[in-house]
Amino acid sequence: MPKMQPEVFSSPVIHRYNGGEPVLSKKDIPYAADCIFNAGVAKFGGKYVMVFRDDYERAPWGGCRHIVVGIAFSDDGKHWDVRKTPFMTPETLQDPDVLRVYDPRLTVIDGRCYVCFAVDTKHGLRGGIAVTDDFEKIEVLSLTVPDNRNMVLFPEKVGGMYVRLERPMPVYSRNGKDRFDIWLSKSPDLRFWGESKLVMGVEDVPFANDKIGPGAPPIKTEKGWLTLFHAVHRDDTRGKHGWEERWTKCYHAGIMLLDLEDPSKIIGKSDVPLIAPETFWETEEGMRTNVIFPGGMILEDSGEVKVYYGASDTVECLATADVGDLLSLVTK
Ligand code: BMA
Repeated sequence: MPKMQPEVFSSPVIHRYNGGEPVLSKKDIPYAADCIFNAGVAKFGGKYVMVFRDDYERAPWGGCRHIVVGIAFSDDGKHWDVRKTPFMTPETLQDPDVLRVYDPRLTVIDGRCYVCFAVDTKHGLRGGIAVTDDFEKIEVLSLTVPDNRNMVLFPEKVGGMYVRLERPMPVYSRNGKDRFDIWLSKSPDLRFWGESKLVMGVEDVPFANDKIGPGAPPIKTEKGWLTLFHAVHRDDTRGKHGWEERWTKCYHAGIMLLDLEDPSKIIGKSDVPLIAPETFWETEEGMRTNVIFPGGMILEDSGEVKVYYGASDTVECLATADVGDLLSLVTK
């Protein structure tokens, strides 16, 4: 039986932009939108680019009936212009098995922009990788077999191979429960993936008792790959948290450091959350409250790190921290 969690707080190195007010929410979207969240963000072609999840048409059970992925551009990473039409829809995949596309992450590798995304199909959850040069045309390079999602790409090859973190969802072999871990796979061409290795088990994260998964694509520092993940704590005594009938999970952002040459090796991690739900948008109002879902991390020349995260599956927020402070959390 999942245990009650003692109260947890965000790290003092984290500064919420604009007091935790969203950087993007439904009021900014020029088409149907109810919840705007779980965005991927990158710097590309002199702009900040954000691809975000848009759930729309609220249903009686508390969730939304449809999802598309939208796109927005910004000069400062804070104020966003949203394109008039969505960037990805289920039709983008041209596969009648596909039901929904969501939770996109962006990584720029050698001047091309790659999108990782989750795909719900009639036959399970898949993880996709696509590439675009102009955010108009998009070419799908690979899709996993079910069930796998939360994939993120490293921004360069390591040892001559492309690398991704991912989160398969073994249920049958883990007593039918959510006990999901973070894995790493390699590829020569972003299409064929293998040499898979376990990076971190859910049992290695003191503030998770349910599942963990990759967050934002890793950023390179002198000390290692700085990497965010989400960590889920389930407490069945939690009642209704959000619009849905029941929501007993709490999502935090965690942080770890992976070895530069062998990124399957953790060389440091924080045993407490980097971001825990605290503000109004993170705890009070939304589809599923108490959810912090990091999907974008940008290292600026100044040493500032921007962390973009979905809050309560309802809005997109931004927090900043100094890269040295983040490294001090994972290197003791
Ligand atoms: C996960 C995904 C995310 C979502 C999170 C919290 O399983 O569906 O898109 O943010 O749950 O609801």
